[in-house]
Amino acid sequence: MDDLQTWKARRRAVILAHNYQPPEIQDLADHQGDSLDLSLLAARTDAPVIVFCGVHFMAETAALLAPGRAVLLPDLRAGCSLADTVTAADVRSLRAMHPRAAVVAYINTSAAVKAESDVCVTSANALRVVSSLPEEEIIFIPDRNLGQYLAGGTAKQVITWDGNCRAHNEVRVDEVRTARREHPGAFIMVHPEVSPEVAAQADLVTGTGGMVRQARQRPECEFVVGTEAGLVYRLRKENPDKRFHLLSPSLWCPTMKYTTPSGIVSALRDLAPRVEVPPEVAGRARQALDRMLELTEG
Ligand code: CIZ
Repeated sequence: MDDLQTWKARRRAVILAHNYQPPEIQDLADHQGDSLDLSLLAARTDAPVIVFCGVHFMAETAALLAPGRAVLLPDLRAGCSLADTVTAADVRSLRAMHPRAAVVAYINTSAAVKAESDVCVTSANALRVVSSLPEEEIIFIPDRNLGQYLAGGTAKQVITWDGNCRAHNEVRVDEVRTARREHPGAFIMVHPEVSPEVAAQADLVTGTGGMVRQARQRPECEFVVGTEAGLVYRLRKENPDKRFHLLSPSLWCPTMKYTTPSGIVSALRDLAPRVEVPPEVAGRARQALDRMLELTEG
């Protein structure tokens, strides 16, 4: 009875796994993807129970986009140190300091922070969303490196916050140089959460969805991957004829690894831990997500 498939069928559940999840979780999930893919899937599915294998803000996002469904996060310790760097009160202070600026929140933020923001973005659509906003001044929270990357791609003034993802921020320039020396001919792609100095040494800066497409479509047979280690497993599995190297051992997110198969079974059995967003926050947070979806449609 503790069998995962039995409980999944009994609950009519769908299992979503972020690209940074451990291999065994990726293998058992119904769908894998980045925050945007998974948020859209959460909105489209009619499954009454969604098991979100990822971190807390992602489950909150699914709960916002799929109201009425039970969104389960198998281990509540799965937080995001980047999302934790900014609070709703911080956003209100930033607005008071820059009243003409639009507040653009990376999807790696709590629902309470999204509720104080004008629009959300993911690493995949940040440039497109920022370019389509009428405001010339942008407050971008919370990842400073992604904010600097955006500032380089737009003529708008981008005010950044001092948050970062520990795993991405710790990648060093000398690791890129070593990778080039050890894997000549490999295509080096890095996530925009790495430092601008590291990004400048790479062949391409893109989110995990972009990396999945590049690995499939590019002619190179060898890639150096500058994002969380979980994605390397997916890339190897989907492209067995190509080689993938993780750029740095620092690219490992401890909280993404809290999900276990037995944790998923318990969550399905107990219908807990369930992630819910209070109604007074949900309406405004949902508006910021809907605006992102409107600006990126088509
Ligand atoms: O947007 C996401 O899912 C994250 C956190 C990274 C990425 O690039 O997919």
